[in-house]
Amino acid sequence: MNSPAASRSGAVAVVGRPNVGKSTLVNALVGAKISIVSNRPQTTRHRLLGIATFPGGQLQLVDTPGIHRGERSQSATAMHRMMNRAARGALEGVDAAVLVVEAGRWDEEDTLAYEALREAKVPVVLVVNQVDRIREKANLLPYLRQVVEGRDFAGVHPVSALKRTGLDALVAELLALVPEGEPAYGEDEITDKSQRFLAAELLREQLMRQLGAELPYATTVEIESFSEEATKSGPMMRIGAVVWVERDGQKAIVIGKGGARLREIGSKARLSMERLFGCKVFLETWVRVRAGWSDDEAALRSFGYDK
Ligand SMILES: Nc1nc2c(ncn2[C@@H]2O[C@H](COP(=O)(O)OP(=O)(O)O)[C@@H](O)[C@H]2O)c(=O)[nH]1
Ligand SMILES: [Mg+2]
Repeated sequence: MNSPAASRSGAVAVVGRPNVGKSTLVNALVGAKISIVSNRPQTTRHRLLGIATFPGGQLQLVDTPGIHRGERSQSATAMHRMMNRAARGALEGVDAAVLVVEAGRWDEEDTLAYEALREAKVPVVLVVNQVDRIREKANLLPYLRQVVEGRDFAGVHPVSALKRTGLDALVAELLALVPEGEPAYGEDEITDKSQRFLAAELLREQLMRQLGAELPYATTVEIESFSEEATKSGPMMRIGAVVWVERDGQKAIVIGKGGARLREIGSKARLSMERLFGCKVFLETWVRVRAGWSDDEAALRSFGYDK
């Protein structure tokens, strides 16, 4: 019998079409920015575990690149194939799944994600995110009725991942869906990824945010050196990073006039690294050209895209 005081622990996949707020939700539940966020689709390229520990138990949240339609097309690059593989792989061995949708919308790609979850045969909790953007709250009720009609959800939660509303009820429901057991990770652990990986991602987040149009998709980041040293004012991380682009013209854009763009990208990335790691960071960045990296599976593996 379940005793109410027993601790629970389980894995929950966070699934949905690109740009609905999956990573924002994972960060809100974990309480730290471990998964990068931008207003561009396909910001998340990797499968990442967000570990969220509560008085009642622990959720291991599997953040995924969105499941998108392009996967079957001939033109899908190696990068897209890897992203879809990561999204589907995320459903293996989870105890429950969260389907994230954008309040007021439900389209073909949401249906695609719902169907992928039904196939996985795990309980699905519907998270209707971004309710802060709905002006007329009265419109939410008919929408909720419509999206659950004929579909099988273990629960439905209107939330704002950004404003952190509705999350307590969501956490309570998810904890009830995962088995009893001791936490799989320590209370102070927040992700399965290394600091080195997180540093690369935080730099890539700034590339996603600060570069226009298609350019972010032609860039990736590699951490060349990573070390910690003691200084008079406490520990400091020394990080050397390479931004890879595909052509010389792209290199010039990333660097910007007199290096201004790269400086701005580096300084914002450094600040978010300092916030996440809780210490001073010295970040050096270089831009290098490697033609065709995004369609080269070997290159992607060397950049860590197989994990
Ligand atoms: N207004 C609002 N924006 C949100 C909310 N959640 C996410 N966003 C924004 O939606 C965009 C995509 O978020 P992200 O977490 O990267 O989506 P993902 O692709 O599903 O992981 C970002 O600009 C977020 O700031 C929310 O609850 N309210
Ligand atoms: Mg994401």
